[in-house]
Amino acid sequence: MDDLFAGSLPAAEPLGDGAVLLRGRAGADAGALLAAIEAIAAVAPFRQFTTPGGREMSVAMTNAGVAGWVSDRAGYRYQGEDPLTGRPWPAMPAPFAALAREAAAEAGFAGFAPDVCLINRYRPGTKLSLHQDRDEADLGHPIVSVSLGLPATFQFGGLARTDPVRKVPLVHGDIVVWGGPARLAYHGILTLKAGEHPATGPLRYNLTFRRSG
Ligand code: MD3
Ligand code: FE
Repeated sequence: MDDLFAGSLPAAEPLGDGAVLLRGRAGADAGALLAAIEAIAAVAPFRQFTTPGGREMSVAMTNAGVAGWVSDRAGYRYQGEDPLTGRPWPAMPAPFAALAREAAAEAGFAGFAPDVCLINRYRPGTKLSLHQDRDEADLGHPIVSVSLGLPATFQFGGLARTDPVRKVPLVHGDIVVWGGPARLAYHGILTLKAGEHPATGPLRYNLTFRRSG
């Protein structure tokens, strides 16, 4: 058996309507995912984008796939070239897409075919403020997120910014699938606490698999 979970998938834990936590689901693939992140970052380095309002984001980002999520004074968007290099983003590794597709199916979203992977890198002290993900052309597709390295506290709210938020710890290997009514939920990551993880040292990575168009 080459898949740790082939005989016994981890329990799918509903976080809310359309949001499903697959605790530890990427654990067996973590080494391969981290090696792929390193290869992607060698071509498309991690960088901190500027928001349309002119603030530098604390989280560093890069992308793989047919397009990448970018931000600057002109706005948020997906674009085919890396603005740092002027070159296409590195291809999304096929095993990345396969893992995201399988996780989506386990969460009830069969047929998900991501074309973009946004990779976020957190150091202690960095955070991602409450936001919605709505730059994708068809919000009918889910988003699959994979957490690696240091733990974080995820905030999961409602469809209005002022709705109450739930706090959910996300740890190394966790996958969460967001679709249906959860797709436009406000969410964020609280300021990362200092720590060392055996796989990543003082870092947390989050990969989000998306269908951009
Ligand atoms: C709920 N990333 O990249 S992952 C993002 O941990 C982002 O880096 C966070 O929010 C991170 O946009 C959170 C969980 C997540 C990702 C996308 C979502 C939750 C979501 C999209 C819609 C609703
Ligand atoms: Fe998000």
